Amino acid sequence: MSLPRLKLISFTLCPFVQRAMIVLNEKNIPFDIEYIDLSAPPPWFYDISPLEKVPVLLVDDEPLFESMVICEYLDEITDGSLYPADAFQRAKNRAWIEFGSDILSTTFEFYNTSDEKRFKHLIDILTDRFEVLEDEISDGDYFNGEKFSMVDAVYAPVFRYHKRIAKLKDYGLFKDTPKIKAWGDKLLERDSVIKSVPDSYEHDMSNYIKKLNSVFRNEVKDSL
Ligand SMILES: N[C@@H](CCC(=O)N[C@@H](CS)C(=O)NCC(=O)O)C(=O)O
Repeated sequence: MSLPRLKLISFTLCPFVQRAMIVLNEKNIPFDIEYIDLSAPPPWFYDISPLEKVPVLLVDDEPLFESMVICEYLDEITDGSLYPADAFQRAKNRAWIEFGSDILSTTFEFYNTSDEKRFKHLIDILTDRFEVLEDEISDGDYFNGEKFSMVDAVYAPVFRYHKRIAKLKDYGLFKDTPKIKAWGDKLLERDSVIKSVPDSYEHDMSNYIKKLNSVFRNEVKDSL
């Protein structure tokens, strides 16, 4: 099948961009990439991104926005779906993808809040979310068992965030979730996941955290 010309408009630290990159890598889809500075986007970005967010996928120059819409489009134009064949299992996978998006927004708030009480509450929320998720993971290396799926593409950036956080300070988020820990480690060593961020990622992430005015930044600043 001949594929359209694809270009991913990206930001180096964005976990939603990473989802799309992982699917592109998993399915060996040729694409171009352009990183933009989200603090000062180029004027053309406003014409292609209705919500002024990345990722945007240019498909033969036509913009497509929203990471999961992009991931599903990429899955549909190539062979071998990253979703289960059974409709109910597919729907359940999509529900756990929503759960992953919720963890991402909670993690974003965890990075950014300057309210001590809220920060502690966010640790409890995240710990609880991972405990709930622990019971949903199949036996095997990946969420559905032995086969890498769309759910894995969504959670890999979540674990990249949390591995980074744990390296700076261990908040015990995974203390009662050995399956999650093993799943996260497995995902982070996968080629498609490693290649979903630029070489500058660690450095850019440290700079991002240094500039925060938040409880988290204050707690880890000496380790950055
Ligand atoms: N629901 C969107 C979320 C994308 C998103 O939040 N992207 C962030 C970067 S990680 C962004 O572009 N933020 C720019 C802004 O909010 O101004 C998706 O899944 O694509």
